[in-house]
Amino acid sequence: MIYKRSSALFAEALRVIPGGVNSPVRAFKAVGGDPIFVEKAKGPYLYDVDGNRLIDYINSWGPMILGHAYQPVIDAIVDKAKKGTSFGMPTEIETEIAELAVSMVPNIDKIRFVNSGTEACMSAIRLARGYTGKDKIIKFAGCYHGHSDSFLIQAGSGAVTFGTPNSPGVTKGTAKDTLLAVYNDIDNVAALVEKNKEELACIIIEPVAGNMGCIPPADGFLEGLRHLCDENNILLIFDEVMTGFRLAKGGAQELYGVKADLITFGKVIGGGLPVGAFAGREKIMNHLAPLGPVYQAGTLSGNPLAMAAGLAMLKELNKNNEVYDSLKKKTEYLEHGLATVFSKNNIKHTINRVGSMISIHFSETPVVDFKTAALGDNENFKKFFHGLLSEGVYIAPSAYESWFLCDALKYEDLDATIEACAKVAKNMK
Ligand code: KE4
Repeated sequence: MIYKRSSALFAEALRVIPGGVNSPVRAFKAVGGDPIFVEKAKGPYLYDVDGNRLIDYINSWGPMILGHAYQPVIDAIVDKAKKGTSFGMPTEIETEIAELAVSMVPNIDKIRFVNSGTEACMSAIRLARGYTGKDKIIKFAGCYHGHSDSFLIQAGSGAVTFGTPNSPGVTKGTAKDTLLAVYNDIDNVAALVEKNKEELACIIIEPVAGNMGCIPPADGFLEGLRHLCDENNILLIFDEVMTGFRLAKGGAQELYGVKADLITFGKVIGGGLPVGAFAGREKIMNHLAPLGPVYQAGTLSGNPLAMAAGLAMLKELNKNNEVYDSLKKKTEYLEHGLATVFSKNNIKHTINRVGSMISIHFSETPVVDFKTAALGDNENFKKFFHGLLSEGVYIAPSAYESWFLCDALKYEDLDATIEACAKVAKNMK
């Protein structure tokens, strides 16, 4: 594979954009080399600026669940754009997508749209603090809820990739209100709650972690969190920015049958345009301005183009009763194929998968939390990443990420990926 034009564009970008990218994880820092610049994408394929075709297992970090440039979404954006792009006034389509989302997701009455997952999570904890009158939050080491200050404490995703889980710029005053718990360790959470229960507004969690690789909740863990919250007047927030509309129509709440008090969304809900959202029961959501005292706002919140893309995406997912089973079967097929290759080559590995989220860890220790996720052999991961890339397969440029399959993938794409893995495995230890 030739990446000359990508490297040239990266050199130009470095002159005017910090690190040459607008989001750190794109910079390939964890795997080395220059990032790939994309020209266009269609279905399961990316086409880079050097003319290489790549089978895409990241899909813009989740949104493109039906594949890139999905025609109904494209048509919706084009049609809406002809009528103007932003008004800063209410539009009917915001109510349409809100009603559809509320009908698809269990246990919510109202939803507020914002422009990113970060904004959704930031707003959700402010609402939890305003509703409960308490200041502290519990998050989990390795979970990532976007880059607002309260969350950059042992965060996952790009933050841990750069080994700076506690970002400079986050004040001690902010950090003191964020307590860190261990994912999948209910006793650890219970002890933290017992010590701080008078001050705890919420527990925020990725119900399936996707920012330290993919980590499923241990049996009973989510139910345990629900019980702790019920017993101590704490709100349970499910950050479903990744899992929402991906693991099921109703996301992780539907998949695991555990109800959260607030749920945050991003990625799929926007169909590839900038949309985040947070939702919950009316008694909590009505605390939001202009109805209630908790302030939250945004010039482009509910932007008509973004709403058109998101509405088209949700409509497609809502009417297609096979898509989640199809995604699950394709991801299981990929998991089995990769595991077979690694075993044949005596490569220590653990594969975690939930639905169409999957991650490969080059360690034989089960990956159940941030500590065990950090045990992976990163040198092997780098060889794996670059080897697959040279074979035309694009996976996450960090071991601390989940892959996200799209339903446009065909089984021959999966077979090509498994064959590519077989070639690459020969150079791994
Ligand atoms: P955004 O602000 O990036 O839209 O969403 C933040 C966020 C919140 N919650 C979860 C569970 C998330 O995974 C994310 C963002 N995910 C990362 C990928 N690990 C986005 C990629 C990036 O930072 O460029």
